[in-house]
Amino acid sequence: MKIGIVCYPTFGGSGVVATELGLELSKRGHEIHFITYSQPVRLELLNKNVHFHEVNVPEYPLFHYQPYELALSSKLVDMVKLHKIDVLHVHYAIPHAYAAYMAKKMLHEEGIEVPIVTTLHGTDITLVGSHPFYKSAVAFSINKSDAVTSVSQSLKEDTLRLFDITNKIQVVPNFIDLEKHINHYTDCQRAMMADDDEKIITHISNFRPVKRIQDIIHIFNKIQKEIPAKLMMVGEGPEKEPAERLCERLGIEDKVIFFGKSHEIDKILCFSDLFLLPSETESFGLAALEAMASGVPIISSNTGGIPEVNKQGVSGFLSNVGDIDDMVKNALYILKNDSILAEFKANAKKEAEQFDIHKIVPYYEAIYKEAMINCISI
Ligand code: GMT
Repeated sequence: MKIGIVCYPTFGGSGVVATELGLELSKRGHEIHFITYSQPVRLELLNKNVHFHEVNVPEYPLFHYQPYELALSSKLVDMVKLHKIDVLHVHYAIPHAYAAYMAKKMLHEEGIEVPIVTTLHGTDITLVGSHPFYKSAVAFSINKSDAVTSVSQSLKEDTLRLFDITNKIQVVPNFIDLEKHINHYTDCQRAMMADDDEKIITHISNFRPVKRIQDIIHIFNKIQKEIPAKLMMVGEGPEKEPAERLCERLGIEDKVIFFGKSHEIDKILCFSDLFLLPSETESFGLAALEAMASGVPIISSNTGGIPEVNKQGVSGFLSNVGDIDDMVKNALYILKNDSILAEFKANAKKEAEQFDIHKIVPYYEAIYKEAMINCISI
């Protein structure tokens, strides 16, 4: 199949999922066309099956906001025609599903039918999409897609609760390429980060308020009072600076390393003992799955789709949002005893296996085929 993939090219989970999906589909013989405003960060290798088409939005002084959706839908029309794309898979409803619908309608006028598969990722539904400013357009584009998938059962339920949905939503969970998380390092260079007796705790995100970054600092502060530990904070976003200031106020700035955006996630996870994800809401928690695949247990909140990934008492523990003391208690239970830690590490790795990319990607292939057969004509 020739598959057009539309996504955000940044470090966010939806872009990572879209990129990894495209790369795996290309290995399975499909021709993949990424159509977005810059080359996706995890897309390193372009080859005969993997292409990247940049959407340009020229600056024009009349526009207060540059019309990205318009440029994207025009580009989709051009690329579908030029490369004979069979199906468009758009990740994150806003504005991708809407732009794809416009492209589909324009192509229809020229006698070309292209099905749209929309994957809902989380904040496009729970935080941004359900805002009254966007709600009607998001519901419309979900209902007009030829197939709709959500990354967890919880997100499907949120979508049905928040919008008037007449379309079927299929749950296709996020996935992981386990081979990329096999520990290839003979030496993770752990010694560069911490002393032998220190446990390493890690958090990776886009540092948005939804991640409850301050909770992470408070949890770590309480842990390091009980056992020697270091905290690795990976990513960029608006909550990073306030977190750095909080570390200073608590006097733990020498125990917390802020990496910023990193291309060495696997290296960081390789020397991590525990991963913290106390988010307010999380449709899936791809970062937690990546940690689990690297054998890192999870201390998380029990919100949204996280319980579908992190299994209570097996791959880690889950607590109510904001229950810092419970998260500290659970973290110490895992970290204080080396044999318990080893058991949770092994369990985390084992649990991650059910999200093996090779098990999940065939679901998308089946969805594309079905969408092509049933392509709604408008
Ligand atoms: O908020 C983020 O973490 C970014 C966002 C995205 O779209 O990039 O993540 C969402 O999609 C990820 C991939 O499906 C999920 O793993 C995250 O749980 C989800 N984030 C939220 O629901 C807050």
